[in-house]
Amino acid sequence: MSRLFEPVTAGALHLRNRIVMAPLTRNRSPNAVPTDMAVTYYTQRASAGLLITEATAISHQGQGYADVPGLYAPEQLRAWRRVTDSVHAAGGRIVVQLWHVGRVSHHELQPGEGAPVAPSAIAAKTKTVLIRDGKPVFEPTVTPRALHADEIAGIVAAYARATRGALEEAGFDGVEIHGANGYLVDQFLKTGANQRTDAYGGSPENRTRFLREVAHAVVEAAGPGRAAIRLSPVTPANDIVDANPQPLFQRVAQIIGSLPLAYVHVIEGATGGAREIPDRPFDYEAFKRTYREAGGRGAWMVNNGYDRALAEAAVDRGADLVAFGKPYIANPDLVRRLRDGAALNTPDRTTFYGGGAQGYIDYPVLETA
Ligand code: 8OZ
Repeated sequence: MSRLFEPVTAGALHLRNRIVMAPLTRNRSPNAVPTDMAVTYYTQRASAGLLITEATAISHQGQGYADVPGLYAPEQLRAWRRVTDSVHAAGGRIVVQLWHVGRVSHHELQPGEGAPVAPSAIAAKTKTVLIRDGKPVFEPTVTPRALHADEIAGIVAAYARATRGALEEAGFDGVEIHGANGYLVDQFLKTGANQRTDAYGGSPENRTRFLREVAHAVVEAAGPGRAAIRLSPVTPANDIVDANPQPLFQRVAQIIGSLPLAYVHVIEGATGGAREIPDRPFDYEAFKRTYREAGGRGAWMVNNGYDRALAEAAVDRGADLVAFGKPYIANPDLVRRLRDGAALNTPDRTTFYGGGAQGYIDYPVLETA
């Protein structure tokens, strides 16, 4: 039997296999509150070694899409509690992904319909999802305003507050910082979105400062082995780019290597797309080596376009966990299907974002043998 299906430890988390449900935005939480359908959706997938929730806003300011869930109001935490209780009753483990979108937002989604915030006032050439008459519409994001240096501590505190709410009230097993895909943490890291001239911009040391502050605050709030981070060194998602990602991420590896994380989650290549990007080469092995040399003991989670064969090869080369995204939308029993070599259901793209039960909780599972 492949090691993919064997138990593994990630920090304080004891997982029954190495297969992870990747975070997947589904836009089905009106008023930022997960519904009863979310309880069903995550519980159907509880045989994964670990479920990572869809990206979840740490504050109203951190929201960038219609009908995504939050972690900043009591009714949101209570709704998540029903999800985690149900997943735990099914023997699963679940962490929540902590999200601040930064510039990837729209006036309509912001407190007081203000401008979204970002390291610098540079618009992303990307789109957000608004819901009109129950249907998703893709609208360009708007130009953000640059954060004042004295606003940053408040955002870091919001990450810590969301972490405490997630663990103490919502019942999650841990939290994952969304440091990927061109959202706020990634915007601070990369030259295409960060042109600050203060202590948060310029050198890699300065551009990693926000990540360092967020990661320290979240680890402190979560305790050892219950916080994690997702990174995407070279993804072009949401119009993000860095002039020189390898040295930048070597510094990131040192920072996170000094912290007692549960795992490090790496998107290889273009999120949801090509695993190799010709004009954006990156040495993931060097990144991992630097993390280990810095003392990092977290599990190493890889993601992007994996199937069973690629996943087994990755585990043989030293990956600890493999995250599956689109296959998990359509296959609640993905662990069993991979183990048995069964055919996979095909995900329906028209129901990815927004809508109801269709394409959400109605994908079939294999009959019991
Ligand atoms: C797809 C649609 C909306 C958001 C990400 C949170 O890319 C997302 C996302 C993906 O990380």
